[in-house]
Amino acid sequence: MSQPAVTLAISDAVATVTLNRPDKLNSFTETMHAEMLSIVHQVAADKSVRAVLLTGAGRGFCAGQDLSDPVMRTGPGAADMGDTIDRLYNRLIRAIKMIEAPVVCAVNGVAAGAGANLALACDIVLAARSASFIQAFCKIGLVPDSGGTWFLPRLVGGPRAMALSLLGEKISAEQAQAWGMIWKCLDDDKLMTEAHALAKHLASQPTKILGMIKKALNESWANDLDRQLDLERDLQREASQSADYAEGVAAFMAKRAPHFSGN
Ligand code: T3D
Repeated sequence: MSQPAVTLAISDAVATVTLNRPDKLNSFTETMHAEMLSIVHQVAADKSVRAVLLTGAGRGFCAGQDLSDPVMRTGPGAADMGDTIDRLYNRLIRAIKMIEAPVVCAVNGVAAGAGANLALACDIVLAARSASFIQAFCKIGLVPDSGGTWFLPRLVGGPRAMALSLLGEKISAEQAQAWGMIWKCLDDDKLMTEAHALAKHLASQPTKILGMIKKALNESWANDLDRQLDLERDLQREASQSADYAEGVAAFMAKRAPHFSGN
């Protein structure tokens, strides 16, 4: 029986999603997209899941689109990539952005093309010191997709986003951390232990509120200060009615550790 292209394991309220085509550096086929989207929807709807960890099997994180997949037909009768982008990559990135729980990405190796941008769509990105990021699109005559032209300038600034996209040069995890593209670069042998610990920690926090914090920061890109202040007010009003706010204050006053329920 063939292996699933994406696996899901849930424990301690953490859903670990692993891209699982290691021989092809976890590059995406249409089948893999279907499996991934179904898992992302399942995880997003599962109230017992309070944090998500995304990683790749083997030596790569994800090499983007599988260039041997039929959707990559070139020349006469070439595939309509606008259609595949709509059906596959855009749906995936939107679905990840819709997950209320925090999404940690552990970039275990090379992240190229849509694979790099998939990582950037996550909330907290850790990477192994040996990992790298490549906006590989221009090397094969394509435009960055999966949100790359949106994430990159916001994360690393215009000049770096432009050069990374026009040159398709590989950058190291250390460089990505120094540029603020990711949260942390870790020694290879520490990556998965620390990524699991981080996801488990997040899952024990007031996760409903973490979802609101994500919403506030994500919406800030499109808001002026006035709208953002209003949004903060509305979210704080909601947060102040939550069980976890009551628990947080009670625990502080009693000088004990809080036990958040995510409600
Ligand atoms: O609408 C649409 O569908 C379009 C959407 C496009 C989104 C995109 O992501 S476009 C960008 C696609 N990705 C790339 O262009 C990256 C291609 N890969 C590479 O440049 C290199 O593989 C890497 C720099 C990522 C890693 O290099 P290296 O030397 O560490 O590994 P390798 O030897 O090149 O790859 C190992 C194996 O994985 C190899 O298979 P083999 O020869 O051992 O059987 C290689 O062919 C395979 N592989 C790697 N990337 C892909 C791939 N096979 C298919 N598609 C890939 N993208």
